[in-house]
Amino acid sequence: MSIGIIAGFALAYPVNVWMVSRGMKHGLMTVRPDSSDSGEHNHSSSHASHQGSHGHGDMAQMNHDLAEQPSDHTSSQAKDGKAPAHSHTNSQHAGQHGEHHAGHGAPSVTRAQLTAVTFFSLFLLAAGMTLPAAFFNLRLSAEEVGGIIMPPGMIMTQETSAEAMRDMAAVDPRDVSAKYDLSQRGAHILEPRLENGVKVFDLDTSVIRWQILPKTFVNAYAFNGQVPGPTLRFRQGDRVRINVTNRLPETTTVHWHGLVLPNVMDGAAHVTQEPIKNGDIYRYEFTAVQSGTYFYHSHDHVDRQQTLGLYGALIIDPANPADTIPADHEYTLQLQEWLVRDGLTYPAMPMEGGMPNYFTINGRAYPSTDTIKMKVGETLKVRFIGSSSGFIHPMHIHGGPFVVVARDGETLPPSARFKADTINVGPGQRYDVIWTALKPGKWMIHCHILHHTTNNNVEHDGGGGLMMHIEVEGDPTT
Ligand SMILES: [Cu+2]
Repeated sequence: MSIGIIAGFALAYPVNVWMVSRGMKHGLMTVRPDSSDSGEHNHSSSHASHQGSHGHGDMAQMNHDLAEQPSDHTSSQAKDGKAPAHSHTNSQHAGQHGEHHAGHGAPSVTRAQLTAVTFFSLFLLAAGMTLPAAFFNLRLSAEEVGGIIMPPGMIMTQETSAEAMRDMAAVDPRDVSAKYDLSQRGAHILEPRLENGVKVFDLDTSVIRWQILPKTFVNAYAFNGQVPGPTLRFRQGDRVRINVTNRLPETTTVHWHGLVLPNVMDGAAHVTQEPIKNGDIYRYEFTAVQSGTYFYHSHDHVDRQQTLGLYGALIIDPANPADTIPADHEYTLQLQEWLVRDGLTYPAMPMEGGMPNYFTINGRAYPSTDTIKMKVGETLKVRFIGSSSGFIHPMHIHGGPFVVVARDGETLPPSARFKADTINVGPGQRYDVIWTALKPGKWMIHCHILHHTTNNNVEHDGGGGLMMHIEVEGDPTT
């Protein structure tokens, strides 16, 4: 809009100067002559001579001026040496402006000049209307996109719709309802309450300010004020009910990824349910027929909401405890990317302007991630969850291979289990692996896309982002 104003002013100014110089209008800061006493001006003796005979007030005087213009004008044109043939037509036009130039004499302009300037002005007006439409989407209204901030570098074309802009826009800091520092951890085990044999969990969604590093905060969409959302843990065969209250500035739903359940409980917005409006509660209820590592996440504007933190782990223990693959320690590892610029948080996406610059394990970037403590000979079960929505992370553990024992919640039969030291954890995937502490010291778990182990492209204490330690007791030189 400001470009339009500047362009309009730059184009109108020369035309204005020209009109003033030709006497068609008075310029800025000049005094408009009062037509009621124009008789006192000595520019036209004929006006004075007729004043007394008409005397019908201002309007009459103006009409009188208009009527008198031709004679004045003809004489001025003649003095300028212009062809008399032009004088009559010019004077007709001058009559229209008679009041304005009454104190300055007749305009010195030809009809051809006036026509040219008129068409030039109309051309510029048409260009001013059509050129922006050729380069910008003029169908967007302030009501649809007012106040939103787009990520720097996002490609915006005429096809970029208001919906696309809202999807990619920064989280509005005014929507933040609570702020949490590094003392608040994500993925807390949420204890259910029992109601007539049903395990009941309460989840609510809101916008929070969440700390991922000593000096870095993000604005996140969160379940129960934490990123990741609380871990829901129950047993195969349990009847569970999850009450979801939406306190986001937009609609949402929750999808129970990988679970076999009634279709109406699947949480797919506009497909299996109407999305939950701000302030509304939706009750999800189902019986857990499977066991293993699963997760839940938003399924409404999912590329925005899950990407901003709306996900959490679902751990379902086997009905028969003997089916559990044993380990001395267990750690669930949920992955996420962030895009933070100038204090604003945008949903990170694999697209222009959406590439992430921070990466978190359980809502923390290294070196603020957890450390797992073990002894030599002990085993660790790591549940990798691809809670990230746009990026694959080849997760690697130092100090020896692990055994992949389950994929996507399904326990692999012993003959299908395999050893590896790196496993690609794609969006939506889960892998349970068993790692044995063979040697003492600090062993790293990290993503092997090495940009994902930096914080805003910088390494701190040997890395960043998707990195954490396993500390195995003992002498690291052995
Ligand atoms: Cu990665």
